[in-house]
Amino acid sequence: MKLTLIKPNIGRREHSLYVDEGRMEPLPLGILAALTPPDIAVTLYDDRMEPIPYEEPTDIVGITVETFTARRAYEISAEYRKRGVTVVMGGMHAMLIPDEVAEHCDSVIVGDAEPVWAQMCEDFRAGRLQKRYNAVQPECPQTGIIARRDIFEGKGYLPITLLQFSRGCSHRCSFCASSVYFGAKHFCRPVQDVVNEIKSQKRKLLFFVDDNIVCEHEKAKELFRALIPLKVRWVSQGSMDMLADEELMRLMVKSGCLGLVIGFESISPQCINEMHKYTNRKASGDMYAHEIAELRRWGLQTWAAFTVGHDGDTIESIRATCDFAIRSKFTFAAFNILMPYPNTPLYERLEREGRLLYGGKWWLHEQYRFNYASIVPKNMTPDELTEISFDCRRRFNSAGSIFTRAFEPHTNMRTPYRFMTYLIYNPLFRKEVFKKQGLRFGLEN
Ligand code: B12
Ligand code: SF4
Repeated sequence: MKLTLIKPNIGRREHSLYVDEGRMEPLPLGILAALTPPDIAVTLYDDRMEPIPYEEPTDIVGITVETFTARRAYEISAEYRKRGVTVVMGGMHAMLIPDEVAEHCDSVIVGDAEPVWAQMCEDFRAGRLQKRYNAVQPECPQTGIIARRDIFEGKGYLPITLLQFSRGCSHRCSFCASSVYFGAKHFCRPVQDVVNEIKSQKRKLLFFVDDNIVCEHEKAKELFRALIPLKVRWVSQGSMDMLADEELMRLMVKSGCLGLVIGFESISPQCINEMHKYTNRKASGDMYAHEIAELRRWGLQTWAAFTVGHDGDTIESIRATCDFAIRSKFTFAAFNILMPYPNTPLYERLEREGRLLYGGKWWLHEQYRFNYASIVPKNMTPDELTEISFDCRRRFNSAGSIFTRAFEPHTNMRTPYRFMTYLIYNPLFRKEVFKKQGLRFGLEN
């Protein structure tokens, strides 16, 4: 029996396909492969850079679906089903709106695959595949399971190993899909499992794709202590309240942390309140002065994530956010338009207020393009929001800004390794910014 796993792309550029040059390993598919009974052969195809061979014989196809890849995932599924192949789907979008996903596949898994995947494989074999499997979120995710990384070989992924210590986050930012998926709860793997996973592969550069690795300080400390002897370098995502815990920060740095994606979101306290981002409440009022000084003290290279298009935002305030990011010499920054992901509190509020564009289903709409506004903002038009967010990305990633930001002695210039990282990844991300802007979802119109 053969299983084909698919990671869909977002879509296409106007006159050609889009190849993601900064692509990373699709971790969920490595986990699915590890959960699959050993007598089932597993193959991976990544639509971000290779064609899907629909004619290649396979018994069953598993597709991972995020909201921004849903349209493309449904197209791929339709191609396989046309050929009589069974398709199963799972992932963030399947969890958020399973009914929609169920219309496009033979079976949908709602939640984490771990508790139900082996059962699903057996049901398929026995000809009794169910239309839907609801997974109960395990307290300790991925227990005893190490992602199968052999399926990633030869695919040209960035040389960084993706893995997770924890899933979910106990905060409830109104726009966050993850918070809905995990019911604002945080679940940790046993530390020893993480250590075993690191030892099972050769790379020393790791990306913990946790939603918030420092969500529970004591558990994070336990992990960091265990990482110290492994002599790895790692990056992850974390909320800025971590900076108040000196011991946590000391262990984090000692364990090899190079930097984190941190949700700064906005420099306006009004916007921070509006999105219920309580971790940033106090800091935003002081324009994060203390936090930025602390990040420098610890030598962390920060990827500052901002969301733009809140009710308190104006074109000027968004422009000022970009100035702030350049002035702060962040290593990287993202200026994401506030997106109403289905089933989030943000989506529900904007729906009530009649402010959703594209009939509320931007992810399926043939006219919607990646990084375009899909809401009616308060203080500007949707087109102005699209334009100003792109302008922030363009300015932050301009050659002049990359040059200016490089000269931060505590972070980007801390060591030759840090400086090289800065110099390699900034131009790569700059290229992706321009290539991704305005991508259409899916291939067919
Ligand atoms: C790492 C990451 C990235 C990496 C990508 C890594 C990669 N491999 O390519 C980077 C930083 C590049 C990234 C970018 C973006 N990301 Co991102 N990312 C994540 C993050 C933090 C972890 C994903 C991950 O690997 N999780 C680990 C795996 C094991 O978990 P999982 O995917 O949930 O899979 C489990 C289950 O869902 C299920 N499952 C999953 N797939 C399948 C398939 C089948 C068949 C079955 C049965 C089960 C199943 O079983 C798995 C094992 O338990 C998530 C947050 C999250 N909690 O998922 C956001 C997240 C997926 N990203 C998000 C977004 C919005 C983006 C961007 C659009 C941001 C932007 N505006 O640019 C971009 C677009 C990416 C692109 N394609 O260009 C949102 C998506 C929201 C949504 N509704 O879809 C998330 C959920 C963040 C959030 N807090 O809301 N991202
Ligand atoms: S802190 Fe981050 S992961 Fe947690 S709810 Fe807010 S946006 Fe989501």
